This record gives sequence, structure tokens and C-alpha cells, in this order.
Amino acid sequence: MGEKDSPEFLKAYPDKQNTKLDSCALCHTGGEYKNANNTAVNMGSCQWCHYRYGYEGKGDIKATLNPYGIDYLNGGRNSDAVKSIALKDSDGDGHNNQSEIDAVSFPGNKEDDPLKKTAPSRIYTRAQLKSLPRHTQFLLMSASKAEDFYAEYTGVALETLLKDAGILESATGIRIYSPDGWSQYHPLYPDPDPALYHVYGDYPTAPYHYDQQADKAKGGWCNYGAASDKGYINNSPINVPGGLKLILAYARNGKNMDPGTLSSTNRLDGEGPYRVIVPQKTVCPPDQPSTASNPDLVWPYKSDWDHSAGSSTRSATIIKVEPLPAGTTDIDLLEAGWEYVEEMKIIIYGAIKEK
Ligand SMILES: [Ca+2]
Ligand SMILES: [Ca+2]
Ligand SMILES: [Ca+2]
Repeated sequence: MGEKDSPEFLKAYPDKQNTKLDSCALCHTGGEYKNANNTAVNMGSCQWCHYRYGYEGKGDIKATLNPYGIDYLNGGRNSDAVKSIALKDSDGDGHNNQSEIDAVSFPGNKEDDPLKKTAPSRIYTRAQLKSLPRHTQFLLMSASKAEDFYAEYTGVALETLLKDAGILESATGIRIYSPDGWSQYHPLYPDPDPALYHVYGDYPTAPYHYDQQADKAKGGWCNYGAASDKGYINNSPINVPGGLKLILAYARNGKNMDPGTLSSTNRLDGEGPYRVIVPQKTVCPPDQPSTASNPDLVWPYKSDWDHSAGSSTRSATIIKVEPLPAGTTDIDLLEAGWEYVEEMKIIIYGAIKEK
């Protein structure tokens, strides 16, 4: 929701300020698009809107609206429009917009209605995460555009964390959110789609890929700094005790990670306090950035190489275990936002046991 529309809604419903309805998700949907690698990228409503509509507002706004947002737009896009659609059931879930807003359920999402209760959840602090069995892995983080690097991440395997949270048999996957609106889906079990990185089981072991041309210290695109004291040479096997896994990391090269912040251009800087670390499903060397690939140098950018760093959610604050149990709805995602980054907390909710 832009600065223009939020006040119109709050004029009609002033007591709904700072509730989950006071957000983009009131009128906008999330979505999925195919990136340059032709892999599906999932976005929360904020990022989806920025992607489809553009920060300058040049795109097709209708492509981002849910049924409530469309009714609001067609009604005149002001506080009178909000009032005039109060008795409609925009999302067709059997509850009119007024009764949904009174109960703080989304009037544009039929999966949410006043009869549903909030799904079970558990909050983890840093101390609680560190009390779980620890997993450390040294690996390549290869990106499409950003700098590639080797690093040693320490944290807890997602599989271990989900078991600790009481994951239900009915669960099939998880969706991880950052407070900037980003979300990333992971199936529990291995999937043939190269863009879907699984939670359970190991990833292939990878050798160390070194080339002087790629070395950032010599003007290249891969930061080997963290590896310099490990004595690896090109093609050295990397031994990771316990194997490479999808982990929730709380340390990088033995140090806490910089907490995520939103830059002036709405980009997420930093990766802490917690980052999901996704190893490559297909072992590939650090390729050049897609934006500056030189065919005369080693490892030019290849769209079909594995750029798992791009799926390694930074500053993760929410893990949703899908599908939600019958009769339950999402927690208020806004509450687990930037203050969670600050307080170093993460919430797991959905298909987990009631505590
Ligand atoms: Ca409804
Ligand atoms: Ca609804
Ligand atoms: Ca790369």
C-alpha cells in the first residue's frame, strides 16, 4: 500500500492502525516470477508490488491487487470507497468486508476469515538456537550478480530446528520471510526442480574451486579471504563433518553476522542475525557476475549454473511450515519484522504441534 492509500483506509477504520490490516497485504497479493535463470522466485506482497508496479509507479497496479484492492480501486480509491465496499464480500469467503476488518482478518484473502484461529507458533531466541545441536559448514556462496565468496557458516540444521519445533507429519515445505517482504519456499524433500532447495537430507560434497583470475584479491569476482588460512588449492576436497545441509546460520567465519537494514533504495543490506544457508544442488565453480561477464576469463556467467546464494534468505525472521493446519490462519507477519532482527528472534509457525 502506498502512502496515498494507507491513510484512506485508516480514515475509515482508525482503530486498525498497526494491525496486520495496516499493510500492503490488505490490498495486494504476493506472487512469483521467473528470474534470469528461469527459476521461480517467490515474493511477499511488498516486494511483489515493487516488482510488478515499480518504485516509480509505472507498472500495472492491477496485477498486484487482491479482490479487496480491486473493489477499493473501482470504488474510487478513497475513504468513501472503503466505506462503500464494507458490506461486500470481496474475497468470497462468506464474511463481508466489515466483519472481516472488525475481526482483523484479511478481506482480500479467502484463506483468512474471522472464524479461523492463529496457527501454532514458537519463538526462538539466539540462546535457544545455540542450545540446539550445532552444524558448521564451509562452502561456496555463488550468486548471479553479487560477489561470490567462500565462508564457514555455523548454525542449526533446519531439519533439527523443525523437529525441535514439533513439525507435523502433514507438513510438506517451509516458506522463509525477511522483514523487507522477501519470501523463499523450500520443500521438505528433494525435488527435481533445480530452483527448489530441500530441507531434509544432504547436499553433494563440493571440491574447492580456485583460479587466480577469479580471486578478488587479484581483481577477480570471488572472495577467497575466509579460505586463505585453510591451505586449500584448486580441486582440494572440502570435508564438512555431517555433510552440507540447509541450515539456519547464526555465525559467519566465527562471528555474528551484520544485522539486516533497509537501504535508502529499499534494498536489504547485511545478512544477520540469521541467514538460511543453501548449498549448491549441482556443484559449480564461482562464475562471473551476469552483469559483467568476460568470455576471455575463466568461469564466465552461466545462467544454468547453481546460484544457491540467491536462495539463501538473509535476515530471516519467520519460518512458515506449510500447509497451515485446518481452521488456522497466518500469524500477524508484521509483528515479526524489523524488531525481530533487533531482538535476534525468529518465529516458526504453521504445521507444528500446539505448545
Ligand atoms: Ca470476505
Ligand atoms: Ca477473508
Ligand atoms: Ca557467481
